[in-house]
Amino acid sequence: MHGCGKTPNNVTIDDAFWNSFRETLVREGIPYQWDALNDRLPADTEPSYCMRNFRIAAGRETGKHGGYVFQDSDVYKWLEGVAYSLRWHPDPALETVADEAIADIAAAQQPDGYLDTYYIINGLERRWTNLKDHHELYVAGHMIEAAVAYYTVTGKRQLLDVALRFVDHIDSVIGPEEGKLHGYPGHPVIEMALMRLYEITGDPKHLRLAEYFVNERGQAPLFFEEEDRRTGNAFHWKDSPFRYQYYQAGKPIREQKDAEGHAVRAMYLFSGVADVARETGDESLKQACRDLWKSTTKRRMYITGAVGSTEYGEAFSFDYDMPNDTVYGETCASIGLVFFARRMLMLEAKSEYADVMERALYNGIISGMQLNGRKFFYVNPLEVVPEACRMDPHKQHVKAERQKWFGCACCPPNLIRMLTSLEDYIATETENTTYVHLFVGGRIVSGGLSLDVTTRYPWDGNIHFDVHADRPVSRTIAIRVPNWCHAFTVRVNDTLVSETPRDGYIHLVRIWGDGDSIDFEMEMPIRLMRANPRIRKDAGLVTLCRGPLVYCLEEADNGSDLHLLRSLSLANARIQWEPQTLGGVVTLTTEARRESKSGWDELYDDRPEPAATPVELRWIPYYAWANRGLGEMRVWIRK
Ligand code: FUB
Ligand code: ZN
Repeated sequence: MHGCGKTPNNVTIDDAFWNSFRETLVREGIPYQWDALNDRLPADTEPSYCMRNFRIAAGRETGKHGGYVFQDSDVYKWLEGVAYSLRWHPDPALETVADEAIADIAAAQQPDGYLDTYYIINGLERRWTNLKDHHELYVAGHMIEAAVAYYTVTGKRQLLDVALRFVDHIDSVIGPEEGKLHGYPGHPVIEMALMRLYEITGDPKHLRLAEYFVNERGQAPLFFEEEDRRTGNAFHWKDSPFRYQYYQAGKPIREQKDAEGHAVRAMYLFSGVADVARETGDESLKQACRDLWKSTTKRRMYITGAVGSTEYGEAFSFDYDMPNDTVYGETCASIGLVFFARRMLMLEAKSEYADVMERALYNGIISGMQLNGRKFFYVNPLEVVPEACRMDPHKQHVKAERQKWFGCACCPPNLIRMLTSLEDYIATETENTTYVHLFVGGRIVSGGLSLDVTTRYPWDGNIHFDVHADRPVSRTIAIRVPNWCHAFTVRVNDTLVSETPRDGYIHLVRIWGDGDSIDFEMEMPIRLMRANPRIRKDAGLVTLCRGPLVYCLEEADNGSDLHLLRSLSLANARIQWEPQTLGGVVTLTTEARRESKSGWDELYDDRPEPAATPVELRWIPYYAWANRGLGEMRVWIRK
């Protein structure tokens, strides 16, 4: 099967739903995070130390390294996001700030190309002695991604040159040749970064290094075991069921059948593997990607697109294990899932990949950001009782409110780079076909056609395309029929056409001319959702979805003790556009019953089932929860 090709060069977004997120990011999120990276947030906020570390490493300031070994990566992710934002929101002042940050970074680079502030400040003699835990290659990966983005958007080479020198240094230290470390990163990301670098340099060295990291990982004798033996490094996962699989290194990638270990590491690795598989055409690697995709999305993914069921190791646990209240569901992991999905699309033109991309984007990713762009979730739970988050040691990782910043602040700048680059996920093109994967208003210029997309998605399912072309163009426009959609119509120039989806896309094969139009209209009823019976934690529970959105109940609308709600009925359900609520959302109102707790003093009793009185429930989109103060939240309730 062929893939969906590459992203068209020219996609722009003008979309009521996404504009508000993205404008909030450029107005609030990017400046706010820059303040965080420079420790200018209020004193009760977790410090970042990021830019200070670079200045100390450059000898421009004195002091100790602050934060984690991978602290530099927050700046790189921020810069990458800034670069994407400049594509659609030119801002000379912001570009100057970014240029100055890059100058500080460049000044810290060592004569041999090395650049990681942790080791520059703490002693270069220890560098490359802990590939397992110390993230030097992870930091390099994020630097490369930022450098490629900044160069591609602005044409400025300074960060790219820094990255190229760092890669040359890495290449001189790690690799299959005698005298080099036969290692790979404990935290993947450099694999996909090198593949992006290869795209712009065409330098086989960059492809070779990515391939080496993918193929060497998990091979016997295990590099990490030997490294520990040589250096005396601690092995934190020695007595854990994960062992080296925490690092995605328990076995070679082609033998790995399940998504295991640290979820972000897994998603980033699988994305890099898919990149290498596509570029090299290696069938066994492609098969590994399919197996890992299946494990991730058919047995280990939440309805919100969250992945990582356990806080222990921020990791995957086992099939169908989906606790709603102790879930990890790191924002970065869902972002990684979107990276993986997009790369699978490029391997195979199947809508299931875009379905997952959409699920994560509209639910478990944007839930990570406060609507004002200034607070963030690291963990994205599906059930919250604030008191439990405070008092239960097993729920300390679950926050009932988004946080201003984190000591480990991987998620906030990841959100920036994800949402500022949304253009790259909407469509792809092959020689003959333009694929539309996501329904986002704006313009897709592809294959001699310009498609102007108008829609109110996700609030309704009507997508209108105006076609513009200088001359008639023979081309296929392939439009995804989402897995949630059970009824749709397609009209070309107001004439109904009957198309059966193939691999989840309707294929409109025409000679297109200026002034043509397509109307793709999907019915978008409320859907009563049940979980696979194998998911123990959701047995007997239901929730609501509409279009791509998962809905939830909040205390603000429905009172406390949400666990007492049951007998959900769609009989008189209402769908309502509420422009003043949560930045403008469609709410759902349904009938249900609330069990009474009055008169119960005993903990346990053999009395008849408690009386339950009719109530109206007000549901809001899951992504928007926790924007109206502290309170309970639940996605699933009893049927
Ligand atoms: O280790 C770097 C990042 O910090 C990971 O991707 C996140 O899960 C967090 O642990
Ligand atoms: Zn994160």
